Amino acid sequence: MNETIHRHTAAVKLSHKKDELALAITQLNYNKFKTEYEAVGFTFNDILNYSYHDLSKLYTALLSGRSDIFSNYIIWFRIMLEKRNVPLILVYESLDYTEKVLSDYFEPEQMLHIKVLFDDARAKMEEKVIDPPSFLEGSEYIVEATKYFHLILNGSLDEAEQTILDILQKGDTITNILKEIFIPVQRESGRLWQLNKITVADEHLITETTRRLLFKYSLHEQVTEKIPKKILLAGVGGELHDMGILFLDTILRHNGFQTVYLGGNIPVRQVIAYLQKNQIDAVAISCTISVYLRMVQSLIQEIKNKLGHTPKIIVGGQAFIMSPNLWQIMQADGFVSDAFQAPNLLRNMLYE
Ligand code: B12
Repeated sequence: MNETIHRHTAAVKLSHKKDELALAITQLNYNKFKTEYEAVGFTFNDILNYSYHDLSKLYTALLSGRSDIFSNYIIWFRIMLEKRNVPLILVYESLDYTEKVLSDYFEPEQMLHIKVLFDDARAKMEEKVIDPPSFLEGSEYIVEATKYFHLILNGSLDEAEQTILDILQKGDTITNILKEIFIPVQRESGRLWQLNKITVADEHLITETTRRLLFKYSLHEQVTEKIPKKILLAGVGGELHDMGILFLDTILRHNGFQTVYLGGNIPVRQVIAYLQKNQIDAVAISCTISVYLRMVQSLIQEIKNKLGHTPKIIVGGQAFIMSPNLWQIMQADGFVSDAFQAPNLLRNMLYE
């Protein structure tokens, strides 16, 4: 058996056994560090969720042969815990526990590939870690984006809206505001949560304020060219991150496409049922959390196997950005990391 096959077999096994493995790892880890975790408000279930994330990053790293996917995640986790004053030893030991549990489940040839990922993560832990830089810095509207962000956090939602309205009244488009303010602000909220500077409720408030403003102001924009192609957009499984495809929906509409936006968190069979009843030219699937990649894969397979007329399939979102060859492994027809490139990709695909 060659190396790639060992890696892929290990990935598939990891995915099948994920429930058992996540539970075994969490039991070891949480029981040992219960006091430390409780002190920062993490419950058993929170740690169980993180174990699922560890495993899904391992799965993606194995599938695509990229150890940085796992080591970058461990560094993200380390910064997040450090900012909550959790001792670093806990990150090291939870790596040890995870590796130990896996070694009981996997064949030695498979374990060799898994061990490489753990060794790389440990090596990266030894390097100097710096806080990630602000996402607002590169924005053309850095002042307005910073103002918008802080006004929302202070609860001054009308003033936040006025900041956006002022830009629109100067003649700029909602799609440019999306690029220069809404997207960087969404990302910045994640960075500040990781650094323990804002809460999950703050993240929700930012997301929902932006969603409301996007609905309110995107309706006024003129579409120059109408394209008679219908694109369905969805995030499957338990994927709650729906802003990426909502933004993609806005961009596609402004480029003249017709869209059917199903949002996130939708079961694969429901997407299939919709596709069986309706004429759709292309399906755009978004995935942020690697745990749901398996569902994306089964959606792609079902579309290809169950439908008489097969729509084109494009994928995107952070789970795919992290591992740029994954879309091909999953047999999608296309991928772009930036939603602004999707209209061209679709035009080329649908009119080739
Ligand atoms: C807001 C937010 C949430 C909200 C989601 C609200 C919502 N309705 O979307 C809430 C609070 C619910 C949430 C929950 C969680 N989140 Co969250 N979240 C975020 C945050 C801060 C912003 C997400 C966002 O809107 N980004 C902006 C959009 C525009 O970016 P995007 O999705 O990448 O989309 C762009 C492209 O990828 C592309 N694109 C997207 N989809 C598609 C599809 C196609 C076909 C194409 C072509 C292009 C395309 O278009 C967009 C523009 O270019 C991010 C931080 C970040 N850096 O993004 C974390 C983040 C995504 N969350 C993260 C995590 C870990 C979680 C939780 C697991 C936390 C927890 N422990 O519970 C849960 C998981 C929930 C779940 N089951 O899905 C991690 C994910 C790490 C990872 N990749 O594995 C991030 C990156 C935070 C971090 N690392 O610091 N989250």
